[in-house]
Amino acid sequence: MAHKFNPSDHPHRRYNPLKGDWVLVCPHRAKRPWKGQLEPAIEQTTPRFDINNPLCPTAHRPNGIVNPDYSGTFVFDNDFPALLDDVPVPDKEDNDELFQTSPAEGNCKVMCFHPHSDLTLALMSRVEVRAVIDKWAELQEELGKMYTWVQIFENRGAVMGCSNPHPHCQVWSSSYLPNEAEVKDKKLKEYYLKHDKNMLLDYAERELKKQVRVIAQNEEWVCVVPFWAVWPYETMLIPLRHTLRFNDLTNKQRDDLVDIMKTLLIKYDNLFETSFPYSMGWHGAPNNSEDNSHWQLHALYYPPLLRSATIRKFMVGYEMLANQQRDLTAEQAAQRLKDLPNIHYSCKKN
Ligand code: H2U
Repeated sequence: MAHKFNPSDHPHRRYNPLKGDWVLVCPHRAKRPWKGQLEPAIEQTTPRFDINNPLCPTAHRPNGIVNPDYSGTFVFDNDFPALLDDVPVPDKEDNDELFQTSPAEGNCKVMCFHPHSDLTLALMSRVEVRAVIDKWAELQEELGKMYTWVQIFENRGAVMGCSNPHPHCQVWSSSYLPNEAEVKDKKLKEYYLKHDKNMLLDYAERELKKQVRVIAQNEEWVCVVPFWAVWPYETMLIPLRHTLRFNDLTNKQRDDLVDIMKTLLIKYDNLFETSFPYSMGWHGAPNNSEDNSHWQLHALYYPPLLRSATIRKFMVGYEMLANQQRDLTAEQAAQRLKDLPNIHYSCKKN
């Protein structure tokens, strides 16, 4: 029997115009009765200071370097960098299309957000978060002069492979455009050439009109669960004015970013009353002399949790072999996040 299509009931696919691929949405499965674990995870308490933690002020790192007694942000060269400068270029002797190599030069930095290990961006003050934003802009400015791509990213929580609870992020800069950036550059450019408009600005404008996936907004920013989200509570932060790179953000954009980031991160923590794990990062125009009008700076948050502090979404099986898939729709996820309080759950308990 033919039914009328309802996006919150019927399986369908959604297109991601930034990647040019599809996500399978199966909302009927989200209605399955859940008999699994629902209790919150036991929160691990992290000491504010631990001399044996190599990210703490005054601690010794394994290579013998002693950290300064820093009081704000602290940036250092990664002691175990994935990318190096001045490395020999791979031989192209074979010239075989099935065995291709390409040079990879770069630099890896670690940035501590705060001297205290028991804080996260959600719990830091507005002034402290603003200091992180200013340092991100400084790093983009400085490294952007030397490298094609500067990837600022934060892994939070052991479940995302974060090696240390101390609040920190990483910055990997490379001589080449990484895969995600290369595809995005191509898709944004195609849209720009076709419509003579910026895809992400068009997208933000339409989301603001629809108001079904918007979690938070202010004068300068919008936070949405993207229409094509793959992770259950994936979000995107987009500035509302055309902005190419992180260091182009004005004072007002930075202040409003503090507010919207804090709103999002507090909601994330409140969702399962846990310090919410995620991988996040910033994408902006490549650092080259080309016309990058098709680019718009944005942040991506990919959190793995699905149903509770301990039940995560795995990208396995069908996702690895066929197609990325989700149950809960982007609209349902957005509504849940939007409805959550903007006061951190830990304040309520105290
Ligand atoms: P993650 O927690 O996101 O894995 O980042 C921690 C990074 O910090 C990691 O890349 C570096 C690791 O190499 N690190 C140092 O450079 N020196 C240390 O003493 C500890 C960790």
